[in-house]
Amino acid sequence: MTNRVSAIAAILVSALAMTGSPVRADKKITLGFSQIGAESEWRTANTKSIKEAADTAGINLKFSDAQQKQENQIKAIRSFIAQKVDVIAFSPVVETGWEPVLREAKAAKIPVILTDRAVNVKDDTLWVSFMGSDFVEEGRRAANWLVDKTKDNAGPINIVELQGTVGSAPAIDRKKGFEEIIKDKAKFKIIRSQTGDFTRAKGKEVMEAFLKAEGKKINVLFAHNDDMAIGAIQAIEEAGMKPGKDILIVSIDGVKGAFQAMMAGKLNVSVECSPLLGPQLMSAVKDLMAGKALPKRIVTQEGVFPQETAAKEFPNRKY
Ligand code: GYE
Repeated sequence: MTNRVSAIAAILVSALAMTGSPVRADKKITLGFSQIGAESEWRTANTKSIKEAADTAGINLKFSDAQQKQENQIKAIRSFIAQKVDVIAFSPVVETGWEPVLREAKAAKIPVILTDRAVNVKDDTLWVSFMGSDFVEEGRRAANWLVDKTKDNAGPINIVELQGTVGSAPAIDRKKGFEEIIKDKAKFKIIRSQTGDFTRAKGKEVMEAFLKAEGKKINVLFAHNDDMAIGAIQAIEEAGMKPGKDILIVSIDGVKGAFQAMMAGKLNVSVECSPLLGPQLMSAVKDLMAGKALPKRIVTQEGVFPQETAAKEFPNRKY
């Protein structure tokens, strides 16, 4: 055998081992993707990125929207298995409860890629790669901005927190990273913390309740995403207070809506979390089908955008 032929043979063998079916050069790859829903501007941008990237890469995409329900994601994954797709990718709404369906995918020899959010399963051979942000670091970045912004303020500084979806990786990790930075600084106190499920409507509703209970005692809002912050801004204005001034607002994602709120002086900072995972996912799928090993973890690179930088950065924003 020439080197070239043996290299091709090696690729075929490993692709066969991983997918259970021989890969022909002319065969279009089919990817089943289970999306969480359409709860936020971030999610909409993520869906768009995945659909466009599949198109560009010539990958046949079967896309399913779970409307924020784990049971719908499990159903979608089972249906991808039944349809014998080549690769399954999904963004798990919550961290736990995935073992049974992931075992079914493994038994069917269909590789699973996690995008955006992680799962909490003991057996990490149930998925091949996880690509997405470091949410703990995002929480730290949010808190570090606040620590610096309030360095000349002796406190106490009362914080209310709008958490993301209960049990989701970004809600758990952003809270953890934020608390890690403020825990040894006595002047900061989280006086209320509740989920707003990553949506504008819930963010507004919960902020209304916070304002009713704590009123002018609230100095800072930490929202786990921009959409909840934007909903809360409305609640603050309706309560006759000035968002971004009477209450400092820190949030995460860096979507266009957040930049607009910053330019209007109503949001103080947004920590970037990029939803543009489509191209990365498609190249991982192609690599996998070509028999290449994927890194177990691919971390998205991101920044922090304080209000003062918003107008300059806005034209560069892609989501
Ligand atoms: O921050 C939020 C979305 O999982 C990182 O989900 C994602 C989060 C994002 O609903 O806006």
